[in-house]
Amino acid sequence: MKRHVVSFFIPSILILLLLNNCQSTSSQVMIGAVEIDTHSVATGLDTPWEILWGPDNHIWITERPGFVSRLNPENSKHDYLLTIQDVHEESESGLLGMVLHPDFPGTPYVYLVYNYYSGGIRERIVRYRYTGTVLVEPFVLLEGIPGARNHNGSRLVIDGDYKLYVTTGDAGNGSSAQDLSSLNGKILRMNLDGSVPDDNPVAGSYIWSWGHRNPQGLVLTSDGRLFSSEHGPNNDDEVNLIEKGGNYGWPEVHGFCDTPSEKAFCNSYDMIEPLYTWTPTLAVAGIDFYESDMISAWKNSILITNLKASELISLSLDDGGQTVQTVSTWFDNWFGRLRDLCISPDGRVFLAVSNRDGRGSPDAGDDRIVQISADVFADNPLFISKSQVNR
Ligand SMILES: [Ca+2]
Ligand SMILES: [Ca+2]
Repeated sequence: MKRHVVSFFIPSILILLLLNNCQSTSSQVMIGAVEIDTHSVATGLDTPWEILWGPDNHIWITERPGFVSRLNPENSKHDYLLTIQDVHEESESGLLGMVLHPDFPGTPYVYLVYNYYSGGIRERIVRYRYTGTVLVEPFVLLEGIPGARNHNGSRLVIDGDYKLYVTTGDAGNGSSAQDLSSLNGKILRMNLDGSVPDDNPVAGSYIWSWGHRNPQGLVLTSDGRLFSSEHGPNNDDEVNLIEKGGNYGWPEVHGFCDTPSEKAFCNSYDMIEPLYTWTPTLAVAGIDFYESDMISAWKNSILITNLKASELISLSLDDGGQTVQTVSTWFDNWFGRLRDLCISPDGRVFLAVSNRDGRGSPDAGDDRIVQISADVFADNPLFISKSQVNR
């Protein structure tokens, strides 16, 4: 058992953080006079990229080298279901996003997006069938999307109309994001058989929105709002509210329309500004929307993991749900790089730690999935910094 002393100042009387243990790895952290348990529900992973809570009450996990697995967070039983042989893992590319069919397990389909090599790095969206023990019968929905070592997007969500949304990066070619003949720098929308929906904004095209650089976070709220996070260059990481046919500016506009050339572009084109930006960048990755009552400080907030700054961010929204009110930072460098998160129906939050992705400094046991349980924050939020937003 490891003990750390954390020296930052916490402006609350009592802070109780319980990271419930399901494995032998645990550590206790002193915050002022308060001892805190930290635990992991899975350890020894290799760059977990997508973690999602399934209706089977298991956490479904992709790892970038090509592994898909299923974890019971209550006892840490962890079963590997599939290794995709032709995954091309290089720098940021590899097996990335995953989503389950909305009627899972009645309709036992699992959708994956990964990079492969065919005359260059490409990206493919594929459906598998879950047998109860393994994933079989790969069916390609879309392939040949240009990829790159970096900027491959690749979050997936499915909405209530059975439409699949896929983020793509600009694959290092910024101008592709404004090019409506390119699938790069976009959020795509398709039917679950891979066909183009007839109500997409660009007729005959998968494109739903454009002007994206490298969106690696995507979440659909229970009332149908679609939010994305997006990596900026050295400036202007963004969170956006995604609208049908929206142009989000890249590479002409970074963040808000606030320089002379950006204002000229924004006056000429219908351009949607972000909800919030960060300069310098934090490397914002997986996002989720917190609607539970369990951790009151996070209610109605977008939760955002980030890699470079190694924090969890919460953006609390106003009652209309479209304007950021408060931005708070949590767990600054507690665990290292954070790639993704998922939320259980009872409100526990699980964080995917990504210190083995080539840019981190892994400890023994990394990469991991950490559980932030119940009453942890109920009355005494553990935060690092907070700012009110006045825009
Ligand atoms: Ca933008
Ligand atoms: Ca700007």
